[in-house]
This record gives sequence, structure tokens and C-alpha cells, in this order.
Amino acid sequence: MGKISVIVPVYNTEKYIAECLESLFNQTYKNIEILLINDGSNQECTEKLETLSEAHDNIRLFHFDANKGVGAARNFGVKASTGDFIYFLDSDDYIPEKTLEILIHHIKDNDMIRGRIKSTHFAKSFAVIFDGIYNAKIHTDEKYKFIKNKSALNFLIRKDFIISNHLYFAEDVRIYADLEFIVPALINVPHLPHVKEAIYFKRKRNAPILNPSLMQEDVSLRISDFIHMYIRLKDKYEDALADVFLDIRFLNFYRKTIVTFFKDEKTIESYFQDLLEAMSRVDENILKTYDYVLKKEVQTIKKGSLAQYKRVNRRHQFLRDFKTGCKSRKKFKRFLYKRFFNKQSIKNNWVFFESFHGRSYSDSPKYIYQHMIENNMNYKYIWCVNDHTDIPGNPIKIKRFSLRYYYYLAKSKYWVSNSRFPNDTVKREEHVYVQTWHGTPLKRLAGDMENVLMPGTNVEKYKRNFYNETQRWDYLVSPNAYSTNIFEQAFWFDRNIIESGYPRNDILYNKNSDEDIVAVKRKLGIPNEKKVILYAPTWRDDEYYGKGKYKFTLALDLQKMQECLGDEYIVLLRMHYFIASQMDVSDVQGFAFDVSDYEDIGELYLISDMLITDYSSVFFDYAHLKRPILFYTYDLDKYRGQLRGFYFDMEEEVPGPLLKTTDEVIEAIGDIGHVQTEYQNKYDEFHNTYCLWDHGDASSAVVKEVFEK
Ligand code: C2G
Repeated sequence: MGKISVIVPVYNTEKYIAECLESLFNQTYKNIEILLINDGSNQECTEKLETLSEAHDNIRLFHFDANKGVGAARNFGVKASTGDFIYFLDSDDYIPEKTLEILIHHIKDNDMIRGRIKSTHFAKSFAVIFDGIYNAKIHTDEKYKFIKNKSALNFLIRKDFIISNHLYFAEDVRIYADLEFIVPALINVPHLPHVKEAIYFKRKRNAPILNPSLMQEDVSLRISDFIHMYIRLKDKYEDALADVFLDIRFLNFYRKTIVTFFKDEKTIESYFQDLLEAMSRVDENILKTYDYVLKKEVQTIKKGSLAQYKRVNRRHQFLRDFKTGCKSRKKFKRFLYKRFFNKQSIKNNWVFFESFHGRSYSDSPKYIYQHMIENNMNYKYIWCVNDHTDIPGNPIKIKRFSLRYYYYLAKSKYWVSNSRFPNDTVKREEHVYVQTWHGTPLKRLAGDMENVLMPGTNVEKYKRNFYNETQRWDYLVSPNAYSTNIFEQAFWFDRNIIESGYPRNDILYNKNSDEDIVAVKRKLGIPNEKKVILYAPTWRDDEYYGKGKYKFTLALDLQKMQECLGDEYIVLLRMHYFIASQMDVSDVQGFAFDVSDYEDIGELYLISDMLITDYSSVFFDYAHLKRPILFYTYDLDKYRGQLRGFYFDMEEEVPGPLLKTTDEVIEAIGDIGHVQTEYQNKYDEFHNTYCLWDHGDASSAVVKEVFEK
């Protein structure tokens, strides 16, 4: 049937290349050569390519001295190839084992054929293709719809067709090099067969910030590259179908990407002349099919007056925002926020506090605030709390996402929060944003996460949003040196880290007295004479009812615990704030108490004699008290492997036993003195590593740094 030359340009994809090549070695169609074009990759990647190619006869490896771009690499590959067919595969993607076989089987007399491209966010996806007769569907008028993402991927093409039509990739653009190749290719085929069983997995990179794929690159580059390619191709070819394809893609790109970019008016000027050139090539009949607003903008661009276009753009941006604003109450608030509140002056003495997305008056923001009011500092305070909560000092209280929320956020100079603000909030230059974060990380965080299994997002979106958020923090509070290191990397953070310890832990040093403990127990209505076990597990990324609403199935047998321990102990069940499941303690009344709604977990630490947790950061804080900690890690392998991954080996580092069953938990509690002796050394080491900075004055240190310097 002929040999297929698979051309794989490689640029710093050392994390993915082995999987990519493995998918080629596994092809059921064996008559292939693999051309690896190392496009000036780093040393690690280059060495990896050398090792891989030495181990396999059908790999031919070529090196460029410097990075020349994907277009140049593929052109080189075509020239060096010896096959009858050409197939382009990107080095971070992969294909199921039958893809090449299906394509070559169906190409018949055609010059090219296309399979299906599927995006994947996962580390590895697979497709089960059952043996059978697959039909290639022939496309004539709609053949251009197969230029997905404007790319030449997952086409199998005859080499002599490429040569006789002088097809090549653009070498002077970074992102849309494929258009130069694929548009004339399609012009020269009367129709295109498509087989949907021939799948190509396009990987959405999970490091869009530090290691972006081409499409994840800077939007300004995408704009200039696309304008460039559009003009060139319009001038070079006269083909009715290609014209329609190019005009529609260009106008859609203008509406989706360029208009959004032009929200920042300063950006317009440097693109205006090129845009004028491009728009003057758009066919009037195509333009006619678009809405009034877009037509008006295109006409204004074509007139060539930058000032006039800026005015129209300003008006239209407002209209677009207003139109979106009218879609719902929520959107209208955002419209007012963006268009009015954010245009007003900032109040220099207003401080806006939020803890766990307004779920409680708690955590480090609470202690920073308390320090400020106790010291009569001259500020006006705003607290975002969703429920009616008593807060000393009479601050203004507002609910998250209310109109007042947006108003006060826009006008308060200082923002203090322990988690993220909504993505659509705007931090102006005068705002000062203090991020306290909410725990020493054990579970991998943000930029360090491989997979994201939370509902309503994916790894790329999650990281991008996270990145946008961390880049607006002015200060980040760190509880220990270990966290500082991780925060810098996982949050891409290189600004002010306040190495004060956690304000939320001040209480563990300042209120650790019998009197204070009795007062909290009284407030909770729990018996004073019994010892207290606090069970505070974390949440599971993949168990949820919906966005932000997680499930938790209690895996502790409380009845059994009551039978064995009830005379001496009571248990406080403390669910993570994301957990929406209700705990049913009716069968174990007087023994188990649901304290999930209690605002300040620090007070619960103080009144408990031991902690049971799992992968929650609570144990880093609890260790300040030097009281026993048990780890009920019944799903350790799943949690560590599949869900999150950890920063360190739990078995090695944590200051207490890892237990898998209720019986083991009961046994450890029954013999807690022995457990303590056994873990004393580990506990001391742990304390020395993670608990060195807190002495009860972290709030004061943060306030000094942010408000008194
Ligand atoms: N928390 C709580 N009750 C629980 C679990 C947690 O009150 N049952 C509070 C603690 O203050 C804890 C914080 O929420 O330190 C963060 O909880 P984690 O279980 O560690 O999980 P997460 O919210 O995912 O934060 O760097 C820290 C990580 O980001 C983890």
C-alpha cells in the first residue's frame, strides 16, 4: 500500500514525546518511517530524543541548531522523507493504534484524506475502535470545515501531490503556519474523504503558563499572525470556496478574539493599519450576513480613521457589555461594577475582608481584622459574609455577589482574602491585595496539578484562571519556609511573600488556657468532662453534586467507636467547607457532634485532645499544639495517585500513624500514649520543619508590613 512518513517536529516536549512515539510504534500499519525534527529543543528533550531514536530502527532524527518554528520543521521533514504518504503528528499528541491503517485503507485514488481530531485534557485518553467496515464520507462543498483550529493535522497526504503542488508551511509566522499549506492543498482536491474512526488525540497542555502549546500562546501574536496569513492567502489564491472559508474564519476571529483584545483601547493602534489591509479584502457578500454592529466596525476600519474607529469601538464595547448585562440580574450587577463602580475613585482607608468565599468569619483574615480593631486603627472595614454572623467592631457586612459586594470591592483600597476572588473582579493598580491562603500544602496546588477533576472546569482553564488570580496578589502570607518554596512555584509568584507564620494560628498560642477552652465547649454545648476527638477530613475532587458542592461519605463507624470509646471520649465531626452532605449523628447522640458550621476551626483545635484527619492541611496547624494526630487514610492510594498527588511522602513524614479501618482507629485511640511515644521523634522533626514561625504574633507582623510601612 505504500510507506507513510510521519513527520514529528519537536520543541521542548520532553514530557510527552515518549507517549507520542509509543503511539506510533503501536500502529497496526507497520510500513512507516518516523522523522523526528528536533527544532532547537533544550538539552533534556534532545537527550530523550537521542535515546528513543537509538532504540528504534524506523526513527530518523534531525537536529536544528536553533528554534525555527513548526513550519520550517515540517518543510524539512517533507524534503527528507522517503515515503509515499505524509502524515503530520505533533510531539505532544498521540494517535490510537489503528489510525494510520484506517486512513491508508480509505485513501483509494484520492490525494488526501482526513480523520477526526479529539481534544483531550487527560494525561492519556484512549479510543476503542471495533473491527469493521468504516465508510469514508466524501465532502465537496464543506471540505474546508476540516481545517480545525486552522491546522494540517490528521490528514494523510500523497507525497507526490505535495511536491507537484509546491505545498509548504509558512516559516515566517509562529502560529498559523499550517494555513499556507492546507488552503492550497484543499483548493487542489475536488473532494475530501473523511473517516471518523481515524482518531487523533490533540493534547490540551496542562501547563499553559510555563509550557504553553502554540494555540495557548500570547493572544497578540495570534492576532498579528492570523491577519498576516489572511492577507497573504487572499492575495495568492482565487478560489470561491477558499475565499468563503477565509472570510468567515477571519470575521469570526475578529469578533471573538480581536474585539475582546481591543477592550483595552491602547492595543488598537499597533494593529489598525494591518486590520485595514485585511478588512479591505473581505467580500461584501459575506460581510452582509453579519450583524449591524460588526458591519459598522468593518466599514469604519475600511475608512481608515483610527480616531473614528476608537470611538465606534468604545461605543460598541459599551453596547456589548450592556447587552450581556441585560441577560440576568447577576450579569447586570457585573455590568454596573465594570462600567460604573470601577470608574469611581478608591477609598484609601477601606479594607475589604473575605474568608473561604464569604462562608465564614474565620481564618487568617479574621485575625488580621481583629488585630486592626483591637489597635483602633483608622480604617473602615467591610466583611463579606453570606450568613448572618456576629462580627465585633461593627463592620459593614455584605453578601458575596450582591450589588454591594461589587461596590465595596471596587472602592476599597485593601483586599484581604484567604482564597480566590471571582474571576471577573478587576484589581486596579491602586488596590492592594493581601492573600493569606489557607493552608500548608500537602496536596498539589494550582500550577503543580496534573489533572483537574473538579466539575465545571478543566486543567487548562483552571490553571489559566489561577494564574490570572495569583498575578494580582501584592502580598502572599506564608506559614513556613516549605510553603514559601511551593507557593513561588505553584502560584508563579515572585512578589512580596510575608514570612510571618499564619495569623489564624495566633489563637493557638494566645488562647490555649483552661478558661478559654471551657468557654468554647460551653458555646458548643458539649460536655466538659469528656476528652475530645476532632475528626476533620478534607474533600475529594471527584465526588460532588455540582460545582462547589462536594459529597462526603463518612467512612468511620461511629456506633462502634461509641461502644468502645464512649465512656471517655466524644467526637466532633468537622467537614470541609466545600462539603454539602449533611452528617447524620442521630444514632450516636451525646457521643458525636456535627461542628461543620462552627466558624473557626482554630477554636476546635484548642478544645480537642487529639485530631483525626486525612490529607487536609489541618494537621500542619494542629501540630503547633503538639497533641496527638491520627491519619485516617482509607483511600490513600486513590487520593495520592489519581486525584491530586502530594508534595511529600505521607508514609515518611507525617507525625502519626496512617490507619485504614475504624478498628485501627479505635485501637490507636485506646493506646494513644503508646502511639505518642512511638511517633515522638517524627513529631519533633515535623514540628521543626513546619511549625517554626508561629509564636502568636503573625497577625501583627502582617498588619505592620501591609498597613504600617
Ligand atoms: N478546614 C476546615 N475543616 C475541615 C478541613 C479544612 O475548617 N474539615 C479548613 C482548615 O483551615 C484548612 C483549610 O480549610 O487548613 C483548607 O483545607 P484543606 O483540607 O487543606 O483543603 P483545601 O481547601 O483544598 O486547601 O495549601 C492548602 C491547600 O490549598 C488545601
